[in-house]
Amino acid sequence: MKKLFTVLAISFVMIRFLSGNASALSLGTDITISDRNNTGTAWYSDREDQEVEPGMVANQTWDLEGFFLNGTILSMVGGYDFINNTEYTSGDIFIDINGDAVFGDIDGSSDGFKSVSNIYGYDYVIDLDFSTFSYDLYSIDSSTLLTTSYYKQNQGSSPWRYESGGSLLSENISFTYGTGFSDADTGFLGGSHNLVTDIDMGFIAGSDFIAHFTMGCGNDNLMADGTVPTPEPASMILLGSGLIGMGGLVRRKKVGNN
Ligand SMILES: [Ca+2]
Ligand SMILES: [Ca+2]
Ligand SMILES: [Ca+2]
Ligand SMILES: [Ca+2]
Repeated sequence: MKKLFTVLAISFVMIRFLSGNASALSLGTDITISDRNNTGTAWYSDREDQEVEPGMVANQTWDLEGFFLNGTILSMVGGYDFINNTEYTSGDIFIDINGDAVFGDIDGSSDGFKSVSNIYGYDYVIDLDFSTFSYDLYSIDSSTLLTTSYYKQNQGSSPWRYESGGSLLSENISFTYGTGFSDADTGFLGGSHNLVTDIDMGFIAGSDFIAHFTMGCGNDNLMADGTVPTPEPASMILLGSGLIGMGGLVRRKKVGNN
């Protein structure tokens, strides 16, 4: 009996330890999808963690790892240092809500940061400012000006940044930045991870969306596909029908026993 208790106690400790590691950060659902640009091997394969775009610098410093959605809150994780990498700085987050986002293996004619109209199908941009940890939200259309990523072979990673035009919907919204997270905290590989979180997607409640982010060089392209939940009415109706169902079950059981 004492032996059994000891075995149970050890099992309990092990389970707590494993789950404690796995859920260190509660970011919700990993909604990362393929960036559709890969050559099938190692760092250039069809995954997002430990992956960059074909031919690019392959290490954790340039690795974008995942988008997460928790209710309406969007988060982004990377080995890439979103605020201290001065060589090629962070871009903005682009959102498509009608399934025509253009991404993948697209070649350009020459290197350079180019000003282009929005040929990528995106409908909104979350214009991030990493000096104030705040963002402005714009709805954008095909006449809005955006800036491409730098390298011609990385045009599948474009666009990089919002430039001008579109309609300002709201401004100076705060987001949260975190750094120094471990593999156990994030579930990703590479040793050290950075986090952008508290981006509120409530402005497209009920919509499916594609999200996109890259850094200036386009070294890594990060894409996601998620659905922003609609809050109150739907969940209230579900809760109500569940209670009604349980009531019916209890009544039927009573009838059967008689
Ligand atoms: Ca990684
Ligand atoms: Ca990556
Ligand atoms: Ca679109
Ligand atoms: Ca990628």
